[in-house]
Amino acid sequence: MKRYVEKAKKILDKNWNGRFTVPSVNLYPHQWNWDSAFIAIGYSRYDTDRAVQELKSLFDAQWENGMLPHIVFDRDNLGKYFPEPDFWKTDISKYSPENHLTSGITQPPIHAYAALKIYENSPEKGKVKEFLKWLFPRLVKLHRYFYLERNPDDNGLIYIRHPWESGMDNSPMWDPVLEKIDLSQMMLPEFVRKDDKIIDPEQRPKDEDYKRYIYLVELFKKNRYEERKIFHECPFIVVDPLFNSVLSASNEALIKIADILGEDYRQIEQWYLTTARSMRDILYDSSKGIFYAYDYIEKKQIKVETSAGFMPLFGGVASHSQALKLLEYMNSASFCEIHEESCFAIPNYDRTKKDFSTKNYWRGPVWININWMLFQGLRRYRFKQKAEHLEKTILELPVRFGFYEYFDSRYGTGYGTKDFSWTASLFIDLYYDYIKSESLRKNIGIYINSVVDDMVVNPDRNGISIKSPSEIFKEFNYLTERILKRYVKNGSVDYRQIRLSPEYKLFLNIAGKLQNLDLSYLKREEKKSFWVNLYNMMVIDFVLKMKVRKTVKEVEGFFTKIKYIVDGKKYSLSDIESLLTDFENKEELIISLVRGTQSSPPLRYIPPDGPDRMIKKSVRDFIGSSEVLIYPEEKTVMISELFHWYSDIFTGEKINKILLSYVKDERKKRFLLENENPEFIYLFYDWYLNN
Ligand code: 2M8
Repeated sequence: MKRYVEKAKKILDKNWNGRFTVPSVNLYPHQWNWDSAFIAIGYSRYDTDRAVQELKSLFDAQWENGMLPHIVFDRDNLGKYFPEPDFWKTDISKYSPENHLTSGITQPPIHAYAALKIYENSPEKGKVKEFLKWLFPRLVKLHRYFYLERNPDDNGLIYIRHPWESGMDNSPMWDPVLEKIDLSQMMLPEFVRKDDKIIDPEQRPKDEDYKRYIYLVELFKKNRYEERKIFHECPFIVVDPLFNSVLSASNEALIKIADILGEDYRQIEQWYLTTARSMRDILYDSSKGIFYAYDYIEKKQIKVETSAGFMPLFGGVASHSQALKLLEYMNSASFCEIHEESCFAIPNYDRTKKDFSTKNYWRGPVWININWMLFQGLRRYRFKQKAEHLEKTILELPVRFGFYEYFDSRYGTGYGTKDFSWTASLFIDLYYDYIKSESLRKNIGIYINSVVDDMVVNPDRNGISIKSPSEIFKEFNYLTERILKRYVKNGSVDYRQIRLSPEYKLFLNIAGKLQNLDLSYLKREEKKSFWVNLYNMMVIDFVLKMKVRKTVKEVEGFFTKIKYIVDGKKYSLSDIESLLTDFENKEELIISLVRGTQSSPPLRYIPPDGPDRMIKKSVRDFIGSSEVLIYPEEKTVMISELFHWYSDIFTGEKINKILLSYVKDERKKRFLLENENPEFIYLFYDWYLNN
């Protein structure tokens, strides 16, 4: 990984021109608005000065009315891109800056969010604070521009007036609106595209799209970039869920920045609340479980499903129930299920649609910045499993296929331009994030609580049981299933709610009855489910009884000294682990146990009639998570430390065999087949509580 981080930094060095970083030297040789913010986030991890400079040079070109242009042109590099200043002619606007050449539109305002990240990630807080003092009024001016000039109904829904403003230029979301612009009636100036000479046209927008893009720019020029005039004439006035979510995330960050600087933030809070409320009310569709864009002229939602519709997770805008629906739709065949075959991360458009494309720009491929924002959103809503899956893919794609602009959602092939800046910078960001959590993981072994040997915690309060074994077993299963179904969501355990629940009280009672459960009564399959369920429930019970706060490691002897009496014998968690090794599929059973940690697979109930299906599901989740990383192109397999603890069970060949039966990606399979005993690198186990 470290080698790739070095590679990523070299790409940024190559794209850095002393004042800012271009997205790509050949295709985009100027400064782009939201690219620079993503790039600054990457720099913030290792070079504060560059991060600060990146935003400074962008905001130096801010317009008088507050608008932050989507391109700041590099005078020394003109002639390589279309359209450039000769075409935009922004000097006809009374607001454009005198000393800078810029375009006349904007892009998603992720800058306050990036500025806060610079502050949080930098060790030089004093220096960054000085920079924030400079930036804060400029950020407020930018947000105020949106709320004054682009907010016609005063409900906080900010419109965009050009597809380029969305950042997702030729997204299918814009088709229904753009189709209304009848090209046969237009008198367009002559223009020559440059992008399709550099990149295979199959991967770029069509000429018809470009004609409409140019038509809109002509309209802006005609109106001298006056917002009110444009608003009345422009056929493309849409509310984009991505743009508004990003603005919300930035409003939130701006409040925090104001707080750091001791500035007043009541106005910003108001902005945040109105936008969030209107998005929930006007953009959300509950039957589909997604946020739609909104055609302001037609006054209706644009019913096209793209990744932009999940972005309210990033902005923290979605209500809890909306967020659950978003997750459900996002994690379906439409946008790639977690363990689906031939599917990488979250593609930009619903894959089941007829016009979905794996190759064409914003019409289906996977984009790192989008997935990075969705990862942050999923983490924020504590959708751990999906979040981790995305994180893993974002790290995986550039390593396996190169630092490309976008990636094929089926095969991972890189498309667009190579050595793309935000792919590099966001990779760096995630890597540092991972390292940080890794060092936290390493330092987590401090015991707060110690336990006496053989501490039995399932007393049978009513003395000898009058219940038959079948009754005890049935009741144990019933309560286990209920507790896990009710209080575990997406792998996160709500320990507090369990502690307060009536089910837990009943469970404690039945746990006492286990002392007299005649195990010989259980069939082999039933025993298997019983021991796995019991293990998982004992972990929950121990966490609650021992008042674990952050990690089971706070309790010395958590796995060895605390015990349940079952059928007259004492069992610790490790005793149960050892007895599971008697079962034929012991490897799967050991993997599927939930040790109350972040590195465990999601907690689920294992039914007594056919337990293997659920056990396999847990193993699939584990192997699909960031606990197992296979990079065939690098001949590297990184696996959880868990395999190392049980090295007598998990020999190299065994691991290989298990991985082979669960991994779906063809290249990974081939690699495992050709290398029966590859060298494994062990990943740190995350001991943090799975709460
Ligand atoms: C793409 O857009 C530009 C126009 O702004 C283009 O196609 O020429 C988009 O991917 C946009 O989101 C991005 O900011 C820009 C530079 O990377 O390229």
